[in-house]
Formats: sequence, structure tokens, C-alpha cells
Amino acid sequence: ARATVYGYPRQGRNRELKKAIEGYWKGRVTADTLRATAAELRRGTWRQLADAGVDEAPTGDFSYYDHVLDTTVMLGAIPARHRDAVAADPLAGYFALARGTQDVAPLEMTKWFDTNYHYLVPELGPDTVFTADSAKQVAELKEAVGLGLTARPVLVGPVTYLLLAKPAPGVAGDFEPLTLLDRLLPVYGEILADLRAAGAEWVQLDEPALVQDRTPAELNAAARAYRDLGALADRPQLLVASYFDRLGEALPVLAKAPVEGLALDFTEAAAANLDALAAVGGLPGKRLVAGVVNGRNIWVNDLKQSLATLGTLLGLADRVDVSPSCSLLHVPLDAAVERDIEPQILRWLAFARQKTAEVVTLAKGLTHGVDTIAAELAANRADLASRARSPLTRDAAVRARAAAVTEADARRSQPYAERASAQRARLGLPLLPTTTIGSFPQTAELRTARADLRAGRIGATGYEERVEAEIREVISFQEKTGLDVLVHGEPERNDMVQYFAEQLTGYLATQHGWVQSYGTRYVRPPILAGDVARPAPMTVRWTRYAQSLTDRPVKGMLTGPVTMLAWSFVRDDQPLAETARQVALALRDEVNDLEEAGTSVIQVDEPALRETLPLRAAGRAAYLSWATEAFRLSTGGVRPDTQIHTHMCYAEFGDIVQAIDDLDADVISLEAARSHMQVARELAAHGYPREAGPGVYDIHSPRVPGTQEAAELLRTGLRAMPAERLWVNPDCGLKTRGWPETRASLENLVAAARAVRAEL
Ligand code: THG
Ligand code: ZN
Repeated sequence: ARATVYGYPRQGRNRELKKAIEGYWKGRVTADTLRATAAELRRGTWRQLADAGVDEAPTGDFSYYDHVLDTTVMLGAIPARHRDAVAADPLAGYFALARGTQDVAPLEMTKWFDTNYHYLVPELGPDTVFTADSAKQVAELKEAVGLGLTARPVLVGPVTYLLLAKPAPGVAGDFEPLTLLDRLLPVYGEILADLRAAGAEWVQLDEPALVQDRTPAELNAAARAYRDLGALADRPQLLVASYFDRLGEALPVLAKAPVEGLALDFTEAAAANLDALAAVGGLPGKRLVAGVVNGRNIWVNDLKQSLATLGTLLGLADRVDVSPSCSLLHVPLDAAVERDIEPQILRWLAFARQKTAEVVTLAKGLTHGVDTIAAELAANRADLASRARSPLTRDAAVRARAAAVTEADARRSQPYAERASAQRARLGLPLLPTTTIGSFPQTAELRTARADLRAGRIGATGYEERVEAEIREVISFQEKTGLDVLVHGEPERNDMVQYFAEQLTGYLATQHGWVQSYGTRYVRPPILAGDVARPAPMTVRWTRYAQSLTDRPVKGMLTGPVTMLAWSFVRDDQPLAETARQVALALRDEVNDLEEAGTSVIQVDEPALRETLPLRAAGRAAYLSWATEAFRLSTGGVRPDTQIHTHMCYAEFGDIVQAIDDLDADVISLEAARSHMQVARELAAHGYPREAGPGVYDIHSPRVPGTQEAAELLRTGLRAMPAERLWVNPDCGLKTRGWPETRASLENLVAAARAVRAEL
């Protein structure tokens, strides 16, 4: 058996890639220096993989920004508005596709399946012409071969590429990119021939879209694609890779296709994929790459269990190789560099480097017998045992409390209509009340203050004074501008999930655990390792201080339980629903303490509710049931006259509108400015009974919306919802914006609300 991986983190030990690319954008790094930095990072990765004992290394998985964007370039599918820029300067044009320019809009960005990685959405239409540009793939293959490695180029497969695309601007909305398949396949054929000529024995075609529910027409397209590519004479051997879930109905299709190998996920989808493989009679004559090491979570593998799975698979294919379940892009680089995590606990964790070693060990055990890996197996057994019996993972008080939760705990004490009148009486807000989503611009002074605190240049008191000074500014600005429900601006928070994780027991923080979120932007997901409790209030101090400065209501601001899970690495030793319940109870304590401190409006954000939706419809009802229950549990303990708000980012709410309703929040704010209040119509069509604030200010752009423009959006909103239930707010938090455009935009937003109120 061979050991392999599908892809590796791109950024380098010290995020060298981020620094080089952002330097290039600012004109401080030349294109040649950027290219040299990137080549050095690729070399470093391949050397590390080879030294670790990986038999077949991936190539072409590297990217300056995103591998789906690289595929768009490889296929010549550059949107018309970007073509001149790409022709004039391919590197600058590439970044223009990703980020836009003053004059030209970028490609849209969206989540890569149910991960926290974002890709750039291909824009296709009936006039799209594909042309092969294999330069990047061929060059990277040659680099690896030049180092003496056995390398396997990794490409996004043709079916997934088309299924991830959307109709280009100006093309009918019901255009189906999959209709372009016959035009696309010859271009893949050319690229495969180029890669064979450059020395590739195998090429991997990634088809994760085939693990989702697919129509018979889509499955037929997959069958045709691999029949045609398989029939090519001049090509390397083909490995079709699936990950993130079971292959399902697509498994028989690919098993029958004339390709030489399949890669399947044997982590979460292990049982279903095993059954389906057995049902098709295995893969005689084919290579099976078994993803037995979880590629997207950070827990050490159970080597014994993986060996058992691999042993079963040996009877089902000609040849079985070992890999992580998906690209290692979704985990940090190396756990060994973490200094703040206890050595014993560090042994429970496996980042990309440790996962690579696990795959190599498993391949060795499979090939040469378990005796040859006896030492590794013994150490692994000890690490798993230490995790299982650690007091961190089992806190009796937390468990007893979670077990005692009743249905009534997750329900407000009065129905919405009664709550609404109690809240109206207490808050005394005008029609079309104005508010913001929570964060205000994170200024350079705040970042300096945090750096000074970390470096010991200022003490806790000095830091808190700077935070309070910022809160005074933010409150005074909001009063002057005339907003109705104020916020403290969150100057004390860096990343919200990280901020709360640091204050809850059961969570571990990393120092270097960066994972790419999009382009050069990274997050450091905290690790939800144990039972969760809140030893002390987390935000009350700041909200209370802000409230002491004004007579208007100041909203308390929290991150909800589903998002606290979605943006962390979550324990895998109990169902997500149980972990969510623990987090919900910790947040419930905070919500109740905020209320106790006099807070009349409390917002619990769930931006990740939609993105964590299971990939297949079969899992969705169960997910939405525990997810909405966790939200209600965190907010259900307040008085009827305390107003609960929530907030969600991103635009596709259509398929979870019932779940939004089930949250039973009194007010929800949603992104809507770009889609011209589409969500207001969706909520109305559903009969959503409570208050909502579809955003009228697109905060993802530095553009300042005019008063007329915001007023027009409000009037559109009023056609879908009555004035008694419509709020006025931006699309999202203002953390990434500068003060000048924030000031101007919020002034216009308040002016728009006043103008429209006067018309009522
Ligand atoms: N927090 C977390 N996950 C997220 C988001 C978040 N996932 C989805 C979405 N929001 C991703 N958006 C961003 C936006 C900005 C940055 C990262 C993800 C970002 N990162 C800094 C960088 O790379 O320079 C580092 C930030 C830091 O120092 O912590 O700007 O909001 N968890
Ligand atoms: Zn948002």
C-alpha cells in the first residue's frame, strides 16, 4: 500500500505566502519575488512529504488564492470583463478576478461545501468557450518530478467544476452550466495529454460534488464524463476522488466507469461507503485510495480502527492505498510548534504534518504487517486512552446540567405576541427602529493596544482604559447620529469565536493554527476539546459600561452555539448535538447575566447556521432540530420584555426559512442590500411572524449608500413587511470598514429611516 495526500496547507510555517501576496498587492514585493517565495514553499512541502515517507505527492493543489479560480484559468473560462487585464498581465489579472479592481467586479465567493474555506464561483453561459491552459499544472508537476518525487497532479474534476458554477451576469438565471459538459471534456482531454507528456502516471480528478444529492441527469453526466475521459488514448491513469460524505448513487456510476482508481472518504461516511462498495461487488481491477484519516478535524487517528477498515477494504479492490479523507488544506500545518498546549493534550492532536505521519504508518502496517508498527500502535493506544479518561472531557457538573434540560428550558415563557407588546412598552422605540449589527471599525489604535498588552508594554488596566475610550467614542457617535438601539462596538474582541473560546472551559486555543478561509485571509479555529462551561461573565462588563453612558438601550452581543461549533474544531467523541447543548447552556448563563445587569436587548448571532447544513438532505432535519434547539436554549431563559435579536450573514436563506422561524428570536437582521431585499420577500412568503431587519447598507464594499438609495430599499422592504415589524440596519458588522465610510453610511441610514417614517 502507498501513502498519499490530496493537498497540503499553502501558507508556510510563518504565513510567508500571505505576506508575499499582500506585499505584491501593495507594490512592495515584485512578481518575481512572489513567484520565488511560492516555489520555495512548494519545494518545502514536497521535501517534508517525501521525508515523512509519503510515496506519491500531490501537485497543482498549490494556489495564490483559490484552486477553483486556478481551474477557471486552466479552462480559459475568464469572464469577458476580466479578459483584457488577464491578457495584459496574467498575475495581476488573476488577482483582479479574485478581488476586483476599481472598475471591474470580482468573481463571487462562496463556501466550499460545508467547510470554512471559500472558493471563487465560475461564471458560465451558453457562449462560454473553453481553452486548455495547462501551464500551471505542468510547471508544478515538473518541479516535483525534478526533486525526484513520484507526483500526482490534482485537478478539480469537470462535473464538480460545472456544478459549482453559476450563470454569468446577463445570462438567464435558469441556465445550467452542466449543459457545457460536452464542450468541456475535450479541454480536460488536452490537459491530461499535456500532463502525461510531462511525466504524470496518475492524475487525480476531484469530484466532491458527487457526494451531494444528485439528479439522474447529473449522474448521467458523470457517467458520460468518465466514459469519455476514460476512452482517451493519450492520458495518465485516472483517480476520481470523493470526500466530505458518502458517494451514494454516484458510486455504482464511477465503479463502472473506465477509470483506474477511486478515492473514498472512510471517516464520517465509512459505514455507508463500505456497504455501497460491497453492494457493487468491490472495485475489481481498480485502485482504491482509502481516506481513513480525518482530513478536516484535528484529532489523532485511531490507528487500530483504521487498520481494521483497511483490512476489510483489501478484499474489495485490487490495490488499497492510504490517505487523509480530504485535502489537508482544512487543518493547520503542525501541532508540534504549539507551546501553550500541555504536552499531554498536544498528543491528542494531529495537524497536517501529524496526519501525514499517520497515513505513512498505516500504509506501512498494511504492507508489512502490524508488527512493524507495534511501537506506533502502542503510543497511539496510550494517547487515545489519556484523552478518553481526561477530566477535561468529562465534567460531572456540566453533564448533569445538560442531562436535566427540559423542553420548557428551550422555550420563552410567553408566546411572541405577548412578548412583543411587553417589549414595545419597555423599549418605546419608533417605527422602523435603527440599529447596527454589533461591531464598529477595529482601528489601528485598538490593534496596537492588543499588541502592547500581549508584549507587556501595557498592563490589563491600561488596555481596559483604551477599550473604554473606544466605547465612549462609539456611543457618542451613535447618539449624535440618532440611532435607536446602540451597541458598544466590540473593541475588546479580535475574532469573536476566538474571544469567547478563550473564556470558556473546554476550549483550547492555538498560537499558530492558521487555516485558510479565503485568499490571504486565515482564521485560527479554537479546539473544542472538553466539556464546556462559563466560569465567569464574558461580556457583561463592557455592555454595562456602555449602558452607563447613555439612556438609549445598548444591545448585548454574543455568538450563538451553532456558530461556536461551526468555526471551531469540534470534539469527535460525542454527538454534535450534545456539544451544542453544553455551549448553549454556557451562553444562556451569559444571556441571563446580561439581562440581570439591565440589558433590555440581547443579540445572539448565528452566521454559520446555513453553512453547517448537512450536504445531503437526509441529514438536514436532525441537524436543524438540534441547532435551533441550542439557540432557543441559550436565549430561552429571559423575561418576556427582554428582546432577543439574532443575525445571519450570506444570502441563501430560502432553504432554511423554517429554521429561522424556529429560532423564535424577536428580531432578526439579515444580509439583503445586494439582493434588493430579496430576503424580506422570502420571509413574507413564508409568513414569518416576527420582526426583521433586512440590511440596507452593503458593508462588504467601501461604497457609501446615499439616503435616497437606502430609503428606496426600505420602501421595497415595506412592500413585503408591515412597518411595525421592519428594522433598519446594515447588512453585517462594521469591523472591517473604516470610520469615514461608516460615519457617512450610518448618517444616511438614519436619514433614510426618518424620511420613510414621515411617509407612514
Ligand atoms: N470568524 C471565524 N470564521 C469565519 C469568520 C469569522 N468564517 C467565515 C468568515 N467569517 C470568514 N471571514 C474572514 C474574514 C477576515 C479574516 C478571516 C476570515 C481575517 N483574518 C486575519 C488575516 O488573515 O489576516 C487574521 C485575523 C486574526 O488575527 O485573528 O481578516 O469572522 N472564526
Ligand atoms: Zn453578518
